Amino acid sequence: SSPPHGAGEPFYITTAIAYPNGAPHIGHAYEYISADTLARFKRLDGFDVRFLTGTDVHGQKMQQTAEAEGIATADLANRNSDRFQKLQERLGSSFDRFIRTSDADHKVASEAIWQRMSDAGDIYLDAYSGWYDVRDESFYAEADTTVDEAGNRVASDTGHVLTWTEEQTYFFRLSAYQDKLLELYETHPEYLRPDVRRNEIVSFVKGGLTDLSISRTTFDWGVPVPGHPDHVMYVWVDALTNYLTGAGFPDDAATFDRYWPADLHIIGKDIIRFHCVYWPAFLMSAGIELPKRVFAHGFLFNKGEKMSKSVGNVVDPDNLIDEFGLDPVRYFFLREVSYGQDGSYSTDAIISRINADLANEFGNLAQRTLSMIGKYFDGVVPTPGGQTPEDTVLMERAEGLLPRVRDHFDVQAIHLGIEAMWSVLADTNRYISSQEPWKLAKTDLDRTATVLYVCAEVVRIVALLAQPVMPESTARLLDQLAVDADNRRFTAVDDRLVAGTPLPKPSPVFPRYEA
Ligand code: ME8
Repeated sequence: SSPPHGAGEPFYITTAIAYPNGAPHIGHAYEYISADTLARFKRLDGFDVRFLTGTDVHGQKMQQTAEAEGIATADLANRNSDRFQKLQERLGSSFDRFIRTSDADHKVASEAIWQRMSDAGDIYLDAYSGWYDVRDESFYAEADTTVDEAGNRVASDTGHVLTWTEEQTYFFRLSAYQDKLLELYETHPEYLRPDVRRNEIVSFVKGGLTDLSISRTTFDWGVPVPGHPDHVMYVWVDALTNYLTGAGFPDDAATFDRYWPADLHIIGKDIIRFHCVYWPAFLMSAGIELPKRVFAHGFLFNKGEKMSKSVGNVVDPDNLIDEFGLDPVRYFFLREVSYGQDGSYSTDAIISRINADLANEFGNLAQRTLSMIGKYFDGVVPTPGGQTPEDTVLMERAEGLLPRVRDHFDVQAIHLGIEAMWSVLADTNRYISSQEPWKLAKTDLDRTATVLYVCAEVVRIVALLAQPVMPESTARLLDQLAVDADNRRFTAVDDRLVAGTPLPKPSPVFPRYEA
């Protein structure tokens, strides 16, 4: 085998940390599935991956939810963080750490970044008065608000009802970072992807930045400000710092040197401003290197409609997995939704992908190939003979898949990577239909051997490359091809099936969905 592409280089990837004020929903599951797939891809491609995820337990919304439920805020945070962690486990997520911002080392990290921003002269005390959105834990300038029909002051972009807030708070000198941020977007256009999102942020920052209120005194559920325990940090200050905590900041220098700066923050499109304006400004102030890339995925809609409790269309990811199985659900979201854009899902769309893409295109091809090898070659990998041009073209396409898929994954175009694999499967299905090995077997067993060998090779290569998307089903397929379980990294793409290898009895991996 050739040396692994990543050559053991570190790759640090994170998800947003969710507010555990309720149960996780399909939008959260989508983020975890996609980030896990990217993490698995990098691992299989030879990188030393660190994958961080977790929950964001602080903030006013958590405290209010706990009060409404009549339980302690810490109990709410623990109970629901457990649910988020269980969901990740159910999704097969390969995270290395599930951080909760109540963890002891996170307090240390938050104090350390605060201290550095303060030492840089970027933190000062002043009177704050303005509008606050508790749901998004976000401040609003008067100009970005309107009054709704009921007479409530609401956020113009989300329609959320706002609360008037007046208190002495610490401020972060965000205004001082306007030019440096614009320079960042200019010199590192890859910092924020997709491009459309970057343009939104550039115009937001060009519009002018005001200093940011970064502490609160009217409630106490948060990280106390160092030296001023009557203040707790604004939840986004400590939340964003989780990415540093997860890399060992500030005390574990060896881990931090290895994994920071983060290679990729995966987030949803609603929290771009926090990750692409506040976060780089905090880091610049603290003298810490900036992450290399923020990728914002879109939102999921149920049959095109926003999920909401009142509409009654909130889908519990557990139910979806119970009904369709984990790998089909993972495949569906990653293939159906162009990563970076909004997407819609419905039971019909899921069933149609399962039957067309998985059962027909992949499952049938694998099952036909393996059962013909069983029938005509006693279940032993046949010896291929000389190649016809059709064989060569197909083999070259399959062998060229790894660099193509890698190029797509490197820019987080997961859906295009999958599409590339499935287009080779489609070619292979056309090939098997035109070669008709079941007829050839009666007249020309040597040619039959070559055709089935080519098909088995395509199945093997696609199964290897699709592991990040469907870890469990592809493992079963690779078992059926007798691919050594210790040799399934992408370097194994070059390790051809060996003629004469006995294969286990095949059984279908991607059944059709019958209601
Ligand atoms: O924003 N479709 O937490 P959160 C797709 N604690 N993604 C969705 C979605 C949907 N319908 N709804 C939410 C927070 N998300 C903060 C993050 S990070 C330092 C702090 C995504 O629980 C959302 O975009 O509201 C975000 O990336 C993640 O789920 C957690 O959202």
